[in-house]
Amino acid sequence: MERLVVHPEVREALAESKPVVFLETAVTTAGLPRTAWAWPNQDRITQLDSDWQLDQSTNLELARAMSRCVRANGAIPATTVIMDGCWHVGLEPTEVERIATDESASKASVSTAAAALHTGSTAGTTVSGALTAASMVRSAGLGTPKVLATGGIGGVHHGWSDRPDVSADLSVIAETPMTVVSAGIKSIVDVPATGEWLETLGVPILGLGTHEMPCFIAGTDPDAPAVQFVHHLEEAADLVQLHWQAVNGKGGVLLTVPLEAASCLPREVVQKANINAEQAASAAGVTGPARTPFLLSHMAEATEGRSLIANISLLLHNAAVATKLACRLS
Ligand code: PSU
Ligand code: MN
Repeated sequence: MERLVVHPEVREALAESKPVVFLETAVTTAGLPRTAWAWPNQDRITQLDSDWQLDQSTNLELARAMSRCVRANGAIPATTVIMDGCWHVGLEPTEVERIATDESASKASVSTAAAALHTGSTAGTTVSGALTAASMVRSAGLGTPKVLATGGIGGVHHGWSDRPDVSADLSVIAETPMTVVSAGIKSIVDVPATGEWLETLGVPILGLGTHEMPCFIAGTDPDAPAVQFVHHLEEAADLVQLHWQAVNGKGGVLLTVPLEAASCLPREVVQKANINAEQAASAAGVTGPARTPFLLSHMAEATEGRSLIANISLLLHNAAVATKLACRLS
């Protein structure tokens, strides 16, 4: 397929059924600040990743740290992005730098990918975009992608009864035979409604050491539908395989991993910041794909960077868990 560029290292690993972890890049191009760390507690960041360069932009360091984390745990990172009119799976360090520093870079979901390909612009892949890239790799006969790591998946935004702003992440997870490893559903959306929606779509939701749905930086949500408790990754891998047998290898599984309690932000703080952020978004007329990045950056300001520390922490933790799962599934 001429619009699909797969890095030789990823190609080789997939061909030999070695563990590969797919990574989305919307978090790099739209989810995190393009500025160096400008908040208190910078030592927390270097505790999470000792190679993190604080004078470099946060989004670039996160992209680098995710890849390092996957490699350190024994898999090959398959970072996905759209640039120069092609899907790219697996990037050179200079390409990672390029997507993180390109001011015009946007994000692409499955529904906006074609437009980004057409204009030749650079777009970070959302979860739905990255899963689409993985499906193209499978269709091209290059191997079987099994695991994707992200921070928190998109979902059903608040106010859905007036206007159903629902992330394409949900339907694409439902139709792609991969396991998405996340800290659950982003706390900026309606978490219980998103849990219900995933159940309707037939997506099993596993909780690593939890019965309650993890919700990103805000711990777990007791009001959301309960998730399937798994004690450890071996059990998660068993359930994933059993699901794929049952549905004849068709649908996706969501493995949720709660952020450790000490790093979570209090629910009231997150809820209050969310309400303010949504009001600011309506006042500024921010809707559609711009809504998630707007809410995340508002949250970072409102919490003086504490939401970012939690976000980076869960992203790296999820990358490590995803890698261990990929090793079990390969
Ligand atoms: N996780 C993060 N930060 C992010 C995202 C996830 O910690 O920015 C991205 C993911 O790529 C996810 C996307 O797929 O946000 C959801 O965007 P939307 O609601 O517009 O579909
Ligand atoms: Mn949307």
